[in-house]
Amino acid sequence: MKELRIIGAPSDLGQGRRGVDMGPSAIRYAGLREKLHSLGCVVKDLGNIDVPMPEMHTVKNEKLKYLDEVLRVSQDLFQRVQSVVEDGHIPIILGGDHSISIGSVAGVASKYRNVGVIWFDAHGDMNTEETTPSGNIHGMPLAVALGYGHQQLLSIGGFTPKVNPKNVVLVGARSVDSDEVRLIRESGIKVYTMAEIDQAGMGQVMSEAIEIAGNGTDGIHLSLDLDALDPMFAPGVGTPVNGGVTYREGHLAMELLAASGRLVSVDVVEVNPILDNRNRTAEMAVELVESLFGKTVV
Ligand code: 5AB
Ligand code: MN
Ligand code: MN
Ligand code: MN
Repeated sequence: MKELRIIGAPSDLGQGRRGVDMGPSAIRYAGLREKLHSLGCVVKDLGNIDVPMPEMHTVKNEKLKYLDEVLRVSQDLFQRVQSVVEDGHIPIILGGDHSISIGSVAGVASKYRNVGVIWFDAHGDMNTEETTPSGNIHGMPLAVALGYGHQQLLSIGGFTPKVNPKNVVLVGARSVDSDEVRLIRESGIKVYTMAEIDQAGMGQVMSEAIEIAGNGTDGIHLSLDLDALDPMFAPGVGTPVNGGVTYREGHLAMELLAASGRLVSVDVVEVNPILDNRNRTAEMAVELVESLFGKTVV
């Protein structure tokens, strides 16, 4: 079995509310390394990357808040993730807000040039500086991975696009901005909304998602935004949306991904301990990662 490497990216530069920078601590506190170790995984924690504090910087562009700082974090994370995948290991990247995936996807795609992506999220994360309603870069990372957005964000890793839309799947969508819809359609990625999960069942949806992201690719990167889960199971997120993925649907999705054997890397993002209820969201995150790395009943 491949070895796992934990990398913390305690950034809250990509969104409006403080607290998500404490995500890596909360997830570690919930026992991530110990629990993966108990499953028989070899896992090393590489610590956190350095992230500037928003209080020490000013917003220069209202449509791309903290762009310079996000670029620095992205560049740093890109290099760390790249070195883990070059060593043949699987990085588990702990956010932080979802802007950190700009760096992590760049790092993974630098080795696995034909990587597929499963983006687990209530949102589209397909905004650009032209469409963003908030200026928050955490609403843009999937667009950046596909080659849409600010030139400097696209240039992280030295190549763009990072991924081919025919191998990209968004799962759990239920809050997409009207201007985002246009780019989603134009890009040609596959989207499974909550309604489709209700209708077809998570088992069917994930079988198709794994086929799209895994067939003929160099592996699958999972970007797990905890707000994909229903707020009942993951209350500690900055942008909760009702009607999300249930506890068992979440686990089934991870179990099917584990069984596929195609996973090469994973982001765990948007856990905000300040908004949480006794670290429940971090614990949910750890449980999901356990399922992702092979935890089964018997
Ligand atoms: B998350 C919104 N679309 O762009 C925007 O949590 C929300 O990484 C983005 O999925 C949510 O500001 C970003 C309104
Ligand atoms: Mn997201
Ligand atoms: Mn989200
Ligand atoms: Mn958020």
